[in-house]
Amino acid sequence: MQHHYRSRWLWAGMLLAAISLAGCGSQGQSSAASTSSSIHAALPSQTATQSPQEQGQTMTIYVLRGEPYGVVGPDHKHHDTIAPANLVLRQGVPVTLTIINYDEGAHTITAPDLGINIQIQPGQQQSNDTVKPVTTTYRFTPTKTGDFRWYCTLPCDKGGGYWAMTSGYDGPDQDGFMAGYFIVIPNGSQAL
Ligand SMILES: [Cu+2]
Repeated sequence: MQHHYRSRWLWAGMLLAAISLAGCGSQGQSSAASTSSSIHAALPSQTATQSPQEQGQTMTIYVLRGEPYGVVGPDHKHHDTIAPANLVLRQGVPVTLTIINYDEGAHTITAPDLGINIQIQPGQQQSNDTVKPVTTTYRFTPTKTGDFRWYCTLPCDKGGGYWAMTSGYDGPDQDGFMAGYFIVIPNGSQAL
């Protein structure tokens, strides 16, 4: 009977040593675990600690009326602009886009290959020729990696002679004005 107890304690001791070693291994990879001397404290914190990217991605996009804030085109005129035109997203991570429209016209962010077609609500034209911005919120989760072109499907850039709606070098509308790319990268990358 005594022998039995002794071997049980021996096993318990070896088990503790193994857990301690495992704890050291994971501590080396996680700076957050540096203060925890107990494996019991370290385990819950490892599962609770998530980077903001893992919880979700939030981005703000602005729609600018050609005059005065739209980007200047090769004709040296300001044109209707959706900025930023290129967005980097993580695959499988929910995205919330907040789109603030400072233009009195409606626009879209349409990316057929990504399966999204965002209808951007128009800003409110005021009597003094200013525009009260209107916000559109859109949520989606990119499921595949790659570069996905988007463009606006509504006639716009009237003040700029509709130049932003003319075909860019790689598809409908001018890139950097009413077209651009969603760049979806694999989740877990340390690049962002
Ligand atoms: Cu547009």
